[in-house]
Amino acid sequence: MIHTVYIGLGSNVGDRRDTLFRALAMLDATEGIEVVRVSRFISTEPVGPPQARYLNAAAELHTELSPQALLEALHRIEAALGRDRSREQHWGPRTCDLDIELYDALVMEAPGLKLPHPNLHEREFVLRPLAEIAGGVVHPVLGRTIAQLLDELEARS
Ligand code: PH2
Ligand code: MG
Ligand code: MG
Repeated sequence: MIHTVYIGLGSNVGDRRDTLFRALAMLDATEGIEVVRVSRFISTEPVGPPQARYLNAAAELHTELSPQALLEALHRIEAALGRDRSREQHWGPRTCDLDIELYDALVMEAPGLKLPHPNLHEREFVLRPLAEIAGGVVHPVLGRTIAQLLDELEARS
């Protein structure tokens, strides 16, 4: 069974562009994961404590992996790109952050993995790149498309 998944990518430490390209190449090279579409890379204002600007992007994956197995693959890639989770601050700087935003229309809550991603609809740095490649996809809990969620967020700010 092939699942359609949207991930968010972010980096604000080191060569951000190179990190995102390497993460995408490593994802596509992973058994059971195919990268099918990638948004543009956008430079975004950091959310959280003062830190460098981020480069953010979104990608559509086709995968045979379960949500948990996919999450483990993302964590392995983050670690291979130099991320050390034990040394970092909540909402602080990251070499590479790969988040599962949507996994088909699945709604689930397990320790360490909530789907859809709980902050998805509140983060412009997630919605803007996602809207480029998945504007018509419906959020399975909120019942509105990614394009609508971005419009609503912009209207509030
Ligand atoms: N990620 C964070 C904290 N703050 N800000 C932006 N603009 N983009 C991010 O990806 C981001 C952030 C922690 O993962
Ligand atoms: Mg994140
Ligand atoms: Mg993350």
